[in-house]
Amino acid sequence: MRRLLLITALLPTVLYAQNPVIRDIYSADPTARVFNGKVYLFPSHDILQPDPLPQGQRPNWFCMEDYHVFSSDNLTEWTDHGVILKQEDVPWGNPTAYSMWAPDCVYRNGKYYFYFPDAPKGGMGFGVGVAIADKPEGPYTPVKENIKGINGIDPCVLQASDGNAYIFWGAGRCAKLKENMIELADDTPKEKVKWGEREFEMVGVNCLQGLPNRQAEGPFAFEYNGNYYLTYPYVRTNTEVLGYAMSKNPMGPYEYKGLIMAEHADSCWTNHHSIINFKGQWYLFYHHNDFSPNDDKRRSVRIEKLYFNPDGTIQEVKPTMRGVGINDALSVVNVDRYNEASKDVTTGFVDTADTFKGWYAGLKQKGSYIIYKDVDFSKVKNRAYAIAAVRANKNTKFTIHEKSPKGKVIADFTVTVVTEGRFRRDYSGHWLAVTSTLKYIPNGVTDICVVADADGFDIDNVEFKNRLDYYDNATGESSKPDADGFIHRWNVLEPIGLDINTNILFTDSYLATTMGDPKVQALIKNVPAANQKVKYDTQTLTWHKIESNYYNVKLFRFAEQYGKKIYGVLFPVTTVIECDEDMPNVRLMAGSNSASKWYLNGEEILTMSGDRRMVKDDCASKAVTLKKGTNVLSGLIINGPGMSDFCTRFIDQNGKTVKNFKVK
Ligand code: FUB
Repeated sequence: MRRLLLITALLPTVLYAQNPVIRDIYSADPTARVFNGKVYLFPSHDILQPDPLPQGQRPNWFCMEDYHVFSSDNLTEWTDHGVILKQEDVPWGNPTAYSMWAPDCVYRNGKYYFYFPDAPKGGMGFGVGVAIADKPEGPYTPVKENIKGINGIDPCVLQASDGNAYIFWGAGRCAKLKENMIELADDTPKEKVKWGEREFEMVGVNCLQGLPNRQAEGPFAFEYNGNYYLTYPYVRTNTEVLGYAMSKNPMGPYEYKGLIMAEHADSCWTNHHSIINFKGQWYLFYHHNDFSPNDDKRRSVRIEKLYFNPDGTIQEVKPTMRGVGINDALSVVNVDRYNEASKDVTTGFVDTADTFKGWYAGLKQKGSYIIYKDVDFSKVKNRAYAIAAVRANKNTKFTIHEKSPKGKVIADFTVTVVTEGRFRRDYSGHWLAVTSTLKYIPNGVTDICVVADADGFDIDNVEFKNRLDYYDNATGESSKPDADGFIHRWNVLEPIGLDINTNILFTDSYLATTMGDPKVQALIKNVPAANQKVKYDTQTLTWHKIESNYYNVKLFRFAEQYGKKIYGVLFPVTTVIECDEDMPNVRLMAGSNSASKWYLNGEEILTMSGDRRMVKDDCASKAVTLKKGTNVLSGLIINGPGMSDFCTRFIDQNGKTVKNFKVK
């Protein structure tokens, strides 16, 4: 089944751009190949060992029962095409050996040839089999027998410019394949090799002859610019490095040139890799035990860019958490997978019981920073805002700069709420969604730098969002009610944060006390100027003059976009209605989520109590007069959890909507 891998949300637009690239299963020994303009990834598939351990299984060892294939055309979004081969489907293989180690796949003669190691039925060690398909994603049909002569793991096939295909495998051997791709060439050499006291017959050529080769395995051979490269993991001191050698001939002799990647800094003993050129850039695919830090037999595929020197030698690659690919700013940016950080920054699993949920970065003190490269802002529009998932104390401040801690400020955040807020995921520990309107929108692709401006905090991810066109800033001297009479122009005050966890509170007497509070009433006494600031207890709030693009005014979005509290809130609103004549016997028709009270020219005309959904014309006020000249219509809308909004219009005594007035 085709599945698109996603990090957090089930939205197909989510891009990955971080290591590891496969986020829902363990994946190791990655062989990447470019077929039909796409990258196909053929990793081995680590699993947890079955309990009880199958007979003959070594405890705490590699355990693989099948292969998946993945594809991507941008190295950030990966499609899992599902299982292409299972151990019980291999005619010559032991169906319970869990030994489906590092594979490869190549295209030749109109077919895809998938090479894989497996433990032979009733035999010793490993054989190498082939499964054949018409498409890279399969279905693959396994060949009845394994390749005669090959006793070993980690097959890799090099299709050389001399027209031949050569197979390399883990014992440091290589041999020419027949044109049928499933047998070794008839003239494949054989030699007797001594291992301790015992003598073995080995087929092919020892291509590691004279090279550092302690515990060498996982060869990956390729050709570039007239040179053949034999790249392979071996043990330099205690764990594996990736090294390489060059030759003018596919089967050598090869000359050792140096490291592609040094030992993993932590406890992952193996490394295993492949190298491709995709759209003009070279990439190294390798693995690390990211999701399984205490068990290096459960690994995950990573990718880095790789560069050649002019003389054909390869520059050493440093592993990063960021990996490759451009991260669309409008998708989740997992900043915990940063490229660079101040020394004190740490990372941890968001949920240690389920490591696949990913990481967070801990910025420990004022001045701590992380830099995350290659974020594409080209789709971010004016008046966009950022949402960060953080675990922080109240009043923690942090900023997102362009490029470095000294770069231009893109967004700045103050954590105003610690016990409530929008939890990004279902993990515990007071993860909050905090927002900031963007102060500056970078051009195109750039690096972002998150800086702790006061205290430390933990951050999981950041999203940049275009403000959906729920409303605009009001422009022009006045507007009209819409064709259905709904009023769109309002002065809306940023919400007062209240301690409300439930909407069943909103009885008439509760509303009378809360909304009748003189401090609240003072807020709607006069019509405010746009951007006027007011104090409410310790909160400084700003009035915004808006024109709603919908018949209802979406207060939740308003609060979110100004980085304010979204639940447990009271919104004061006012507007001015200019009439050319007296209009007696009209009624205000209102709907609100949740409860609200409405006032005309200072007089309370409607109370809507209880836990309400916003419904058009939910309640009618008493009959009132809209007088000639200026009228002030005000409201107080209160909500606990939920999406706050309201709508208002007037009807006359015949039930017709009233539209002959201006709104200022
Ligand atoms: O994944 C099992 C084995 O570990 C591979 O075949 C080796 O290359 C090493 O990565």
